[in-house]
Amino acid sequence: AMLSFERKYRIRGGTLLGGDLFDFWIGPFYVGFFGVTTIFFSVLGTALILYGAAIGPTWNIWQINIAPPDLKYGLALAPLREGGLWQIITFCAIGAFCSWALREVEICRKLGIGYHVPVAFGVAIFAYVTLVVFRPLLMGAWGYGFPYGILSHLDWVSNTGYQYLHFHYNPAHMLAVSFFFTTTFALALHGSLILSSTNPPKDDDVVKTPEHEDTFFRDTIGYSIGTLGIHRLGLFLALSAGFWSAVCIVISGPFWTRGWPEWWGWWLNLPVWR
Ligand code: BCL
Ligand code: UQ2
Repeated sequence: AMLSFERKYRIRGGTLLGGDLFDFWIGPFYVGFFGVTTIFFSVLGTALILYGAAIGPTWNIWQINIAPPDLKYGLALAPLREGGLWQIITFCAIGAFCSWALREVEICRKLGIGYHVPVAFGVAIFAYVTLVVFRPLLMGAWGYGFPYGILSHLDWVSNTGYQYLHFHYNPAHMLAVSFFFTTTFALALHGSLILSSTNPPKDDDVVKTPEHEDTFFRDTIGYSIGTLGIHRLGLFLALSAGFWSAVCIVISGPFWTRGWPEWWGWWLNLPVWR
C-alpha cells in the first residue's frame, strides 16, 4: 500500500538526464535514467567478478581474488586474465556508485529536500576512488590498487601498512580512526538518548519531549548540543572519517615514501627541546 504522502510526491520531473523517458516507478522503486545505469553496471560488474572467480583457482569464498595488473603494465590496459578484469570491474564499480548517487539526487529533487544524502555517499565514493584511481595514477601504475577478494584485500591493507613500517603513525590515519570512533560514540549517545525518552510501553503514547533529552545532558555534563545539532555533529563526524581515510592513503606513497614513524622527525627536531 502506498502512503498518501508517497502518492503526493510521486510526481514527474526533477530528472537530470533522460527527461520523462525513465521517469517512473517499478513497485516502490524509482527507476530514472540512473536507475537503469546502476543496474547495467552492477550486473556487468558482478558477472565479471563471477567470471574472474570461474577462471581462478578456487571457489572458496574467502580465497577468491581478482587482482589488479602487475606493476610492469603501469597505467596501460592489461590483458583480461592479468588484471584487465580488475580494470573493467573497477570501471563498473565507479559507474554503479556514481549512478546510485545521481539517482539519489533525482529523488531529492522530486522531494524538494537537500542533497545531504548523495553528498554523504559521495564522500564514500571519494574514498573508494582514491584507493583504486587517484593513488594508482599518482604512483604510476594500476597495480597499486587493492585486489577484490575477502582475504586478499585484508592482505593488501596489511602489506601496504607495513610498507610504511607503522601505519598508526600516519597523522591522517590517526584523524580518520579518531573520527570513526567518535562517530560510534555519538551514535551510541544519540540512539540511547532517543530510546530512553521515546520508547513508550505497548499501547502508550510518546509523552516525553526534546526538553527531557536536553535536560538529561544539561544535568549530567552541563551542555546539550540539541536535537538538530546532534545530527549535524553526526554527519560531520562520519564524513570526516571517510575524508581523512582518503587523505591517509593518498599521502602514503605520493607524499611520504618512508616509514610513518620517521615523519614525526619534525616534532622531535623542534628547537624547544633540540
Ligand atoms: Mg588502517 C585504511 C582504520 C590499523 C593500514 N584504516 C583504514 C581506514 C580506516 C582504518 C580509517 C578504512 C576505512 C575507510 O577507508 O573507509 N586501521 C584502522 C583502525 C585500526 C587500523 C581502526 C586499528 O588498529 C584499530 N591500518 C591499521 C594497521 C595497518 C593499517 C596499523 C595495517 C598493518 N589502514 C591501513 C591501510 C589503509 C587503512 C593501508 C587504507 O587504505 C584504508 C583507507 O584509509 O582507505 C581509504 C572509506 C570507505 C570506503 C572506501 C568504502 C567505499 C564504499 C563504496 C563507495 C560503496 C560500496 C557499495 C557496496 C559494494 C554495495 C553493497 C550492497 C549491499 C547489498 C548492501
Ligand atoms: C544532545 C541532544 C540529542 C542527542 C545527544 C545529545 C537534545 C536528541 C546525544 C548529547 C551530545 C553532546 C553533548 C555532544 C557530544 C560530543 C561529541 C563530540 C560526541 O544534546 O540534544 O538530541 O542525541
